[in-house]
Amino acid sequence: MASVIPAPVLHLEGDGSFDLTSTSTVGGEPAVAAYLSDVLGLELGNAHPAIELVIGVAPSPGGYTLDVSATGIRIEADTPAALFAGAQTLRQLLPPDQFVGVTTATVPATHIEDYPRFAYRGAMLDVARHFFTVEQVKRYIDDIALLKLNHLHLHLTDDQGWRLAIESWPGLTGIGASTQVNGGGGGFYTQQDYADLVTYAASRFITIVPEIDMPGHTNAAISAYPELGDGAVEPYEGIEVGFSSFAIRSEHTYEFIDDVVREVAALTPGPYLHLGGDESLATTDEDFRYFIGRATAIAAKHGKTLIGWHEMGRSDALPTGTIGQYWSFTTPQEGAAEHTLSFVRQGGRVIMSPADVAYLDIKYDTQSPLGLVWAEGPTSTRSSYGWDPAAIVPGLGEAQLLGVEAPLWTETIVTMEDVESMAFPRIASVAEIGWSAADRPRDWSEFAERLNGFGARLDAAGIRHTPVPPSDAP
Ligand code: TNX
Repeated sequence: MASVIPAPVLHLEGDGSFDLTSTSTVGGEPAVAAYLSDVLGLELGNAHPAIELVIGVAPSPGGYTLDVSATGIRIEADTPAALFAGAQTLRQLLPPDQFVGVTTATVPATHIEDYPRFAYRGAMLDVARHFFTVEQVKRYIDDIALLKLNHLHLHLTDDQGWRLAIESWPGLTGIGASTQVNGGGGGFYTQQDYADLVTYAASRFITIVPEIDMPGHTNAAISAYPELGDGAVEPYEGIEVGFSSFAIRSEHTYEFIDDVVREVAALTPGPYLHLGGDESLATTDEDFRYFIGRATAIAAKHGKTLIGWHEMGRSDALPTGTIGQYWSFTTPQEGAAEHTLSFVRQGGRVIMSPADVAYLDIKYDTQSPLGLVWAEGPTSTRSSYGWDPAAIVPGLGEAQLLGVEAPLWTETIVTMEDVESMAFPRIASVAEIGWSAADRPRDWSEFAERLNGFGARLDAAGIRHTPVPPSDAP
């Protein structure tokens, strides 16, 4: 059986096969046809195409059917995004050496019916601790698209840097973007760069989720505008968390938030805007709750559904429907379950990112050259596969979950090779947990077999990944 990740809902093998060659054509729905013809190196053509992409019926909303028979390959879905998911499955049905360009490939006859478990399947990239260029982020977009992830959360601001130009507050990307962890030039996206990323992500059916973190994690903003905090501060190049806070009782702070959110919302066609709220250790509880009430009310006015890290649930004045992002462990730490359930009480749902299994910046093993260990680390690929999002917080089941997300914080991550080797293959575990059916048995050695096949395809595409150790081999 071919090794598809995430595992499809139904995958049957038929008799016979279909031969793709370099002269085969791709036709049908134009956006996905253009993508497939590009990545497979095949011509477009609508007269009896070898690969036909059809908008029609789906086995379930957001799903697709894929058939390979002696006469050709056909994917049918209810939306272009679902056809794109089917196109990723097709790529994985080809031999590994044909993953980035078809010369000749025998594809076994197959019938697949497939649809996602959760609507939100995300990755997060921290571009604040270390800056990543537009080209690097585009590459990561291509990488995560392989796994049917459909949201990229960009952590755009933190103590070490503010990475998105805000026209009404230009100093943010002056001194505020001048450095990063351990020094170096820092960097930022112009609004044009950001718009370019949004458009590129949309071509892979990925929604960008911008995060502007507050009231903590704000040293970079305060270095540019000292009145936003408690006076002048230097740019920060360390990796401590929890020392900065906006001035909570100053109206100026809320004028700033209004301006920033207005500009970010205008640049963001997607429905979500993430306002952070994590690790505000330099803000009293009373001030934190006052701040979250005010900041979220201002932000909601700009028409976005807000997302906050689970601590934001300490406030009971959230705009209706605000989404919580859980980042405690698979055994919730003190307060985390209660804060997370608060989002549900206020009409929202939850994205699960349990740090001890879903954080991509935690070391794989004690020998890993990169990464942190604070979240019960190391986290092996095997442990990244061994959890269920609906079995962590009592009271938070399938219906209360919007989805899952794998965050990559970049205190120790500098290059694209670093990004890929930390993400892959653990991000494949999170993608499968987010996509494949909840009642599908999760068996490590069966998954590890499929990872071998996926790893061969990553090799063909030049995407770095960390090998599964022999002790966990299938
Ligand atoms: C915790 S998780 C953070 C980040 C760090 C990360 C490192 C969360 C919401 N905040 O500020 O970068 O740990 O793993």
